Amino acid sequence: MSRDFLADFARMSTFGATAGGGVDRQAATDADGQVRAWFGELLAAHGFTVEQDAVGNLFGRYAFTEGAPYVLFGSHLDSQPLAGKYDGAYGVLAAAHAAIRVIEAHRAAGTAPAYNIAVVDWFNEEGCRFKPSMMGSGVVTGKLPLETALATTDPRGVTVAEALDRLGARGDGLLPEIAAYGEIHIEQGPSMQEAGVTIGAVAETWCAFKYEVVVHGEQGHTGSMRMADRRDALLGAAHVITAVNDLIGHFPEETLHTTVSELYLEPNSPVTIAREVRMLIDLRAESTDELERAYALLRERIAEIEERTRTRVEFVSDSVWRSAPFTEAGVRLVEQAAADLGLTHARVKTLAGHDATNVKDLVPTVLVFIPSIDGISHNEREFSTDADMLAGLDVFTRVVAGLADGALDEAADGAGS
Ligand code: HGY
Ligand code: MN
Ligand code: MN
Repeated sequence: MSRDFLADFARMSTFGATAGGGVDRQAATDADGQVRAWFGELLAAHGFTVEQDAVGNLFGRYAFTEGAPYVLFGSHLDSQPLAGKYDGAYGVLAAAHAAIRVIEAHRAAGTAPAYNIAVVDWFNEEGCRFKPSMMGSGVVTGKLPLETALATTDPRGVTVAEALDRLGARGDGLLPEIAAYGEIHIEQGPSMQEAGVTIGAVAETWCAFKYEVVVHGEQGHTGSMRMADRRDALLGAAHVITAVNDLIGHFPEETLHTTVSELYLEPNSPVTIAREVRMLIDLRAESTDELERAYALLRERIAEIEERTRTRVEFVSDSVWRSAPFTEAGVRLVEQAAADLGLTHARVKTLAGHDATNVKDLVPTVLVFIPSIDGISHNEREFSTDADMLAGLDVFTRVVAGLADGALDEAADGAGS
């Protein structure tokens, strides 16, 4: 008897629930620990062997055939602050439910698929408490050294290692070798709802250039210091923020998305001119050419800002992912599953990053979308309908069955392309 997905989704959404109807389950917080514990018990109750790896990825393995390789499905349970309850969590629960349905079908038929099945909750996909985003899958796919991830600190100076150990969330498990990966996620944009489609077969990802910058100034008295002598880091930062937004004027409408989304100010005192502002600049576009051009334009503007405000802007670190197609055979598998189920569908691009963005560079990867109402995400008002969640689960069940039977084997020699 398959589990009641909507009942599980409602229960899952109680962990870190906010008054505004969303969740706040930032990586390795108590709320993240609680939902991980609940999810691990759900997998264990259905015969999965549940483990955690060295960077807190939580996964369950179901072996039909000892020694056979695995296919992997999942997403992330962590959330942005005061955010929606669908982003990531829907995909983790749908992966578990789809895998359980496929396992039960094989058990009932006395058959076994070519591959064993694993389900994962990637640690810290959101990259808010600990930057960068997609951290757990970044370590597993070799894009981020484990030691770097574990030493990353949150704004209070707590390291990832300390935060994971406080939850007992760091283990010696090792994700098994995988032949393919599948993820289902909400679109986090308006295009599918506007087009009236229920299922998105993600064919490509936009690129992202994210920069952590520090604007350096000098403290002074807000009243007595002469204007001509001031090196006001907050004034410099204000000009950088508007310069980041001005970039879109150099590109066709909606082809470049930019914002400054995080800001820390020192000393943040009402009668003291700011000494330092630390900010996160986020640039997104379809191609790296556009982002390279946007970055060059920004550096020109920043040179003028430094001159005008007598501040210094330091680029401290960056986090980048480039556009690339998803496996064509996987896109077709999603289209076929949706068509067989009589569901409207379309090929879409993802403008947001996902763990699939990392994993697709390692093995053939499938990413499926369901609509986000009004495209709202990273917001307590994020919403997807029950009907769309269940339709997505039906499609994803066929994706799990297909990948477990080797549907992407031919694509494998394309090394994930
Ligand atoms: O950065 C991203 O796009 C992802 O949502 N973490
Ligand atoms: Mn997500
Ligand atoms: Mn997100």
